[in-house]
Amino acid sequence: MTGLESKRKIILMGLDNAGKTSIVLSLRGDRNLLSYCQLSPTKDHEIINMQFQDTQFNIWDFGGQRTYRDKHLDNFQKYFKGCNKLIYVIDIQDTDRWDKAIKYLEEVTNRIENHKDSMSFSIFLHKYDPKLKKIRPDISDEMIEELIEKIKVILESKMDYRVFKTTIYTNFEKIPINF
Ligand SMILES: Nc1nc2c(ncn2[C@@H]2O[C@H](COP(=O)(O)OP(=O)(O)O)[C@@H](O)[C@H]2O)c(=O)[nH]1
Ligand SMILES: [Mg+2]
Repeated sequence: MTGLESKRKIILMGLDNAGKTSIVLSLRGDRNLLSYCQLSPTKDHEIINMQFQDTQFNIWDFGGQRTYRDKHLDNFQKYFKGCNKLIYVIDIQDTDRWDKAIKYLEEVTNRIENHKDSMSFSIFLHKYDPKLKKIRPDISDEMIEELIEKIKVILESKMDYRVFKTTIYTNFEKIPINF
């Protein structure tokens, strides 16, 4: 590594099965769809290093199962040291667990307030697949608006953040939602 290269630490959080590891594989350019189907839940956390142009990315993929979630919340200050960006992933198709995802987001947000000046915060409404409306007609625009409203209530006035619709189908897509 030369002195010209910079480093960025990115942390991915969210419930188990939200799609965090798939997003990392996607960013890494993994095109083998089978590898996405055979993912087993991430244990504790994994650090993935990726080089992009002059920047070295250290992506911390945090396992989302209950035991790990508690551990990560307890050790927050340690994990967040030097973090440039937090990405919180919500599975838009897992409507039954939206409330749980929101609750965990709130717990995470309460702890990152100390770090808010040094890092950016993105929320991915993930699995927003191109044919979502067709395959999941039960997920109405109103429901999604309500979900975004809940995110707003938690985050507004606490820190800057952005919300994106993302999917690993087609190329990894990230569409900002403006409100
Ligand atoms: N429909 C759909 N499924 C996805 C997408 N991203 C990931 N998945 C699936 O969601 C499941 C959980 O993904 P994984 O990356 O292991 O989630 P993690 O526990 O948050 O790391 C896997 O079966 C993936 O194939 C997406 O954009 N759309
Ligand atoms: Mg994982």
